[in-house]
Amino acid sequence: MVRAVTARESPAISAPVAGLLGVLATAVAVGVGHLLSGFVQPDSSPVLAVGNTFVDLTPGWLKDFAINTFGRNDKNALLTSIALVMLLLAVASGLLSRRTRRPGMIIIGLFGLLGFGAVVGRPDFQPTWLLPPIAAITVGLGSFAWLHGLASAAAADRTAGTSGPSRRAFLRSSVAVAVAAGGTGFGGQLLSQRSNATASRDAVARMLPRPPSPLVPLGADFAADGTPGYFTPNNQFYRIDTALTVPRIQADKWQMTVHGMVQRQLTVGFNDLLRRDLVTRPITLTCVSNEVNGPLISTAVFTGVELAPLLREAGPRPGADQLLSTSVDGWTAGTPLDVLLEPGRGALLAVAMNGEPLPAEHGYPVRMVVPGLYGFVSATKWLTDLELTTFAARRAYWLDRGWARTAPIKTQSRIDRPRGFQVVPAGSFTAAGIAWAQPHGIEGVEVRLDDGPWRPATLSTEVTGNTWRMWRADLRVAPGSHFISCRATDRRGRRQPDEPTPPVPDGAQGWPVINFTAR
Ligand SMILES: Nc1nc2c(c(=O)[nH]1)N[C@H]1C(S)=C(S)[C@@H](COP(=O)(O)O)O[C@H]1N2
Ligand SMILES: [Mo]
Repeated sequence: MVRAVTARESPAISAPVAGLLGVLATAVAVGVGHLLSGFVQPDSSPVLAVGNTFVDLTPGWLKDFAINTFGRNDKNALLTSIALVMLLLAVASGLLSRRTRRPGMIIIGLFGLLGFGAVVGRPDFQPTWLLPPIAAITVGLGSFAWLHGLASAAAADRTAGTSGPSRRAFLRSSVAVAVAAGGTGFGGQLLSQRSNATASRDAVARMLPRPPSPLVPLGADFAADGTPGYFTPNNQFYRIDTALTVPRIQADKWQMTVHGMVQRQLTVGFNDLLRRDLVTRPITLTCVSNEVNGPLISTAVFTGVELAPLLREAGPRPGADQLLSTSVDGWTAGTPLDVLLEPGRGALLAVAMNGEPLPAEHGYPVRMVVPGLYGFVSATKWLTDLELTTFAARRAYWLDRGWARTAPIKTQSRIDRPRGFQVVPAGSFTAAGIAWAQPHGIEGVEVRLDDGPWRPATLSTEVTGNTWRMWRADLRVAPGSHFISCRATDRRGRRQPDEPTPPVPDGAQGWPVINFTAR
């Protein structure tokens, strides 16, 4: 018998069933979108596109808050929030549709359009990316309508006292949709991880000249006393960027254009880069968001091509004062051109880090690194475009979010041992830490226990002004609570100031202080 269920006469679907069907329809829509994006490109996943758009629209203060609160988990925190909002909307789409399916269809449709809009709005959008959001909307609406029909029929039968077959039909279909949601979501995850980028990175490893293995220069760190090692292993190197999903680029498809205020426009591929002279240079990268005593600083030996000669080949036209570098995901940095062309500055288009091709998280296949400048004005990862322009004409990503235009790294130091509120044995104790003032280098570090006199610390072997330098100091501590501070002086003779300044707009400064107890 064919049953015509009209809105008016149909009995309401029970609340739990309604909520469940909203969640199932949303889940299978997200899963299908994710699976197809695995074939097309990870960034075409509607959910991830919404997340990425959200990151770009977030005001600077909120982003700083997220970085400081969630640290390296800021991206997971965002993805979890998105998942929670989606879950709420999914439940609501079901609950509002207990009698007629229209409200749920509208919510799911609007949500789908949001994902669609976010995908279309990505800076690196390509037409094939339309596939995942369109499929997600179609599957979401289709499965909602289908499950809603079955649930309504079951509700009607229950009121009529003839429940049974229709209820089982709904249950069977729900299980099928749940399995489809899980399967497609999981499949999408596998696909995006398997991505071709891994194979490409292996190929690049074979193309690189055997880079000198990054041997730690003798005496360059006091790791035994609690400082970091002189070189930071790639998997421990701090990571800061706005990319919710790491861009996956294949080196053989990579191209970069140097254009704008130039005599001749240049286009270089990855092989063109490798044909130029490769240089290897230890550099300490520092993030402007780093708080006093913060962790956002690491050192690697970078291998790459000198940037200055490439810029001179293009021939900057008079008046150009900014190099605007753009990453494949649309992020931009604005670097003062005079700094890049300074003799001896040594800015690189880096292709390798600690003897390996750049890890995907750190900009594979090509990134910029400029000794002495904070990352947000210089260290563009997943580089794809260099435009010579003026600061007046083009504004880089963080400039409109409250950060400074010029951002030379400030002379700073950090205490690594003791850690805050650590309890140490009374008697002799060795404090240790790091100091940095790229590109000038560190001349001295002084340490003070409680209100005592400032005493010079012992410094590690100086490798280059472009990297951090470690310090250590032997102290005698009586039982009780203490505080210790330190201050660095750079090779220009400038001492790091006492007054604390926040990271915004151009980097934190101030003497670090650590409270600890001796027992
Ligand atoms: N494409 C891209 N490059 C970027 C960023 C970004 O958000 N996107 N962040 C910059 C910032 S703020 C810093 S401090 C450095 C950090 O580089 P790392 O993640 O390799 O340590 O990358 C810079 N390059
Ligand atoms: Mo940064």
